[in-house]
Amino acid sequence: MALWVCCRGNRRALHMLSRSLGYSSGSLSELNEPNGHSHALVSRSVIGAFFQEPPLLTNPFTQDALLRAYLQRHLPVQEVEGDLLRFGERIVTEIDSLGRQCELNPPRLQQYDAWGRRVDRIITCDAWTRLKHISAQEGLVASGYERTYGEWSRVYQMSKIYLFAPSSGLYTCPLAMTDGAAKVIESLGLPVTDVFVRLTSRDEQEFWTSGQWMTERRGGSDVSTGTETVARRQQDGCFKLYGFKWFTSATDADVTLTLGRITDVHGRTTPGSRGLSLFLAQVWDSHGSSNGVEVQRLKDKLGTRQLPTAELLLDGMKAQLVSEEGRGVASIANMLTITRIYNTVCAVGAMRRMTQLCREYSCKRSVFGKLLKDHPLHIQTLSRLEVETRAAFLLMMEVCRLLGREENQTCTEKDTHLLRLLTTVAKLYTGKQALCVVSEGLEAFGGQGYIEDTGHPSMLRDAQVLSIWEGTTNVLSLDVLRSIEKSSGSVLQAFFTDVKERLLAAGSSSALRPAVSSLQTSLSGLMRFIQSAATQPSGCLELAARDLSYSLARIYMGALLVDHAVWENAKHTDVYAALRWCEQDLCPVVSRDSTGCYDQHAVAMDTELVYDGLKP
Ligand code: UCC
Repeated sequence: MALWVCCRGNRRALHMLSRSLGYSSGSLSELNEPNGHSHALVSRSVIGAFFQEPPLLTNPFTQDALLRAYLQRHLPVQEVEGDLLRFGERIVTEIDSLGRQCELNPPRLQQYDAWGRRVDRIITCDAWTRLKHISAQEGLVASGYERTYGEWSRVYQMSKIYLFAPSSGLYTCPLAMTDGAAKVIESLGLPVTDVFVRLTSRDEQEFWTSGQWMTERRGGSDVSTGTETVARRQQDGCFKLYGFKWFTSATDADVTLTLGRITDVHGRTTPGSRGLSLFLAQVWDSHGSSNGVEVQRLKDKLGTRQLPTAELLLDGMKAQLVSEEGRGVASIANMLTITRIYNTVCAVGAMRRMTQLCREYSCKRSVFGKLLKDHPLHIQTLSRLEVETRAAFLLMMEVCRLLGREENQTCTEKDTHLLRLLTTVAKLYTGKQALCVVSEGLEAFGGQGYIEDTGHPSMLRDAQVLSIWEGTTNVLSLDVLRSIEKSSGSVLQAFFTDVKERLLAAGSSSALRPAVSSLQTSLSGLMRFIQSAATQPSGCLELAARDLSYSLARIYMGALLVDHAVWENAKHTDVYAALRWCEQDLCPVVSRDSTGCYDQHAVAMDTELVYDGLKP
């Protein structure tokens, strides 16, 4: 390396050096370094001979020790393994490049035809269409509803989504909403079998995707106040929708679910959540003409550029009421559960892809005289990313397992409470983790991590959305409080019971003792905090909501890592990962509380600090 740098600076010296070593000038010259690596000096006088081998994507299923171990433990079915192995190969040989093409050929909007007619055509690339077909063929939505593996069907389906996501060119977004729409139809028992069949079809010609249009200009979080769309009843019992949707992802969807306010005979609507109802509408007909929808423009976004995200004017969109009147939010919550689980799966998929690429690269990139894999500091960094990824993976799988149990009517009351709580906790925590892991992972490629045509920067851009859409971190932290309140604390009871059971089962393992002990201390601290918070005014808990959610996430992830590490076929690396995870502050809500972070004085000081120097 040092020699190469020196040669770059002094070609004449290189020439003399080559001659003295017996190489003819201008030819490809190779020297053997003391460590035995062959080192090309120069091939052409200006460019030099060295070209770094890029990181290589190999079968992501074969490479994933934890996924394979998890399935071996819980779903040891040869057919599943065979399918994932084959699918992993398809990702490498076909899907990954389609995803990349979607990034390079983003959708565009053709608003008018050559003769001035408004057409509002969203033009997507062929790769996007191909990904839709592959999604159908692979049963990426269908397998969740076929239920071939009973209560483990969601684990099987989400294993595929997890492998698919980082190569999918964000096609996971329409799939999330499609799955969510199927879930709404199934949960509410809606008489729209034809739509359900299409959303869950394996036939690429039959397969439909769904949108989820919730966000209006007043905001995407405060949906109950922000939704201005009105729904006017028609003589045939259908409705026509009028309003403006500010963010509609994957607007090329065939159908959509959306919220609106039904007008009374005087044209008045009911404000707030009680005024919102849920509607199902077909977006485009078979000729590509829209159903009373004008596409105002496509969004110019930081990431997820593969997705046609649009602003839409609904001008008499014909729609079918699918919830009870005024039960729109509660009804679309079925969809939110699914899209939030997909968000988690995509977050963990991104982390896993990044760690796989980093470690592969570390075996071929040489710096300071040795490969990256031989630099302990580098490996320590990758090991920390691995611990984050493993913890996130186990939480993701647990949520998928619970969902599968719920859908197969095998879940207990405790499972139902855990599913409600952990869906939110997993989404909010893994969204943040993914951002950190992907960002840190880019550093492992040095400057190349920052170069567009490596394809790596788009991973960071796309990761940024994970903590934003489907509920920001704070909005979801408040949803954690909502779930506690609505269940009168039962979700927390389920949480404590479950963690304690897992720790009890791990009690006899001496290797895991530090982790178990740390989890027990954190759990007790959390219990005391909650008991004391219950006696405080409600605003106090709101201030602690994010730290509380993080505490729930870290403790639960720790319990899952311990649980995995006591499995009879676990490896010493599983024990190590659990120990490392539990070294961090597992219960930040307690440590922050002890610093007075949630006191009124702190609130006042936070405000002063934030607005310090703000000019009116
Ligand atoms: O649309 C977007 C982009 C689409 C792209 C999706 C792709 C995802 C792919 C990922 C993979 C790549 S982004 C916009 C998404 N917007 C949100 O996520 C909304 C965020 N805001 C919230 O979550 C709020 O907390 C709201 C909207 C739920 C608050 O509404 P309300 O009406 O003020 O809340 P209430 O009154 O507390 O709840 C109304 C009902 C209650 O039921 P009942 O009446 O039976 O008691 C709640 O229990 O809804 C129920 N509910 C829930 N149920 C509310 N949240 C939930 C929940 N999470 N689970 C179950």
